[in-house]
Amino acid sequence: MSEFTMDFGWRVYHPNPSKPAFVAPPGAVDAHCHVFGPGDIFPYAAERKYTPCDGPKEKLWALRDHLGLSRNVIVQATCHGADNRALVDALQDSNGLARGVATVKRDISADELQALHDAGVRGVRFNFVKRLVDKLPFDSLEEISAKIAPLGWHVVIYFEAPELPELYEFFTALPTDVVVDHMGRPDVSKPVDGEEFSLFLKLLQEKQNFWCKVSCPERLTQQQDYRYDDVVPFARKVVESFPDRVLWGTDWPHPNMRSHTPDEGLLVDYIPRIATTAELQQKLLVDNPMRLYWPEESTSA
Ligand code: 0GY
Repeated sequence: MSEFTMDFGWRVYHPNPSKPAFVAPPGAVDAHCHVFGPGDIFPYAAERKYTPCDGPKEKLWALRDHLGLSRNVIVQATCHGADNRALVDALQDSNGLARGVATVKRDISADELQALHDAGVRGVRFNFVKRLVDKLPFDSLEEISAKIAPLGWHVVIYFEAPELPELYEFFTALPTDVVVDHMGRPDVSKPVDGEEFSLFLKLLQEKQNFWCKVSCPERLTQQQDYRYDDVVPFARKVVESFPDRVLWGTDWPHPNMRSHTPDEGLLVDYIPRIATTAELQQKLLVDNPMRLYWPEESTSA
């Protein structure tokens, strides 16, 4: 029996997601998902801002197979802080079919980084979303990014659109590839060509080392029918403008969703609406994530 009780009102992931109509190309990667606990084996961090339901690796592998996907990139969630044991356990159980993005502290040693690398970690996550983490000092993030650069790792950044102007300079000075979660969380009630999203597109345009996850329409939508129509133009714009630097993921088990419980089958069926040709789908789901996370197996240049 776990000592952890999920937060009141927490939405457990969908018990029975639909089978998508869209058939992903062979080798497709879910490049943004998490494992949570289980808390009785991998305790949630003392400094966490939420206590989730458990989201164990076995459920993630079953979802991958159900959706017709082949691989996962597991991103360390804030509820586990900088304790990457649940992540490492999942990576080691994956038969090489999962890679990871960890959270580390500035004093991490070269040996500890190498152990994470050996387990399949290929990046670190810097989270700037205020409801999820206490503010992180820039100098510690700079120290971490300098430490991981020699390993060929990248930095994943999570922020909300209103924060971009003040973070822009820090982001563009990062010495590695940089992957932005959920398109920098735009307000999709604003125009695609408005000031806010244009700044994000400028970042991708100017900085060739920046990549973008066109994930989480379920978080970004402001429409109550949860068809995600209002998010499509934003994601499509990014996919069509930067086809070689986009990634997609389910975000299972969907931390902190309040509006609805996403059906991952419908999230897969969203893909052909934002990547409208077989060529774009192949890049988004296979070629790009393989280049970033499995370069030794990648066949695209
Ligand atoms: C996401 C989004 C969220 C949470 C986390 O690390 C996390 O706790 O990423 C969120 O609450 O928006 O990417 O899974």
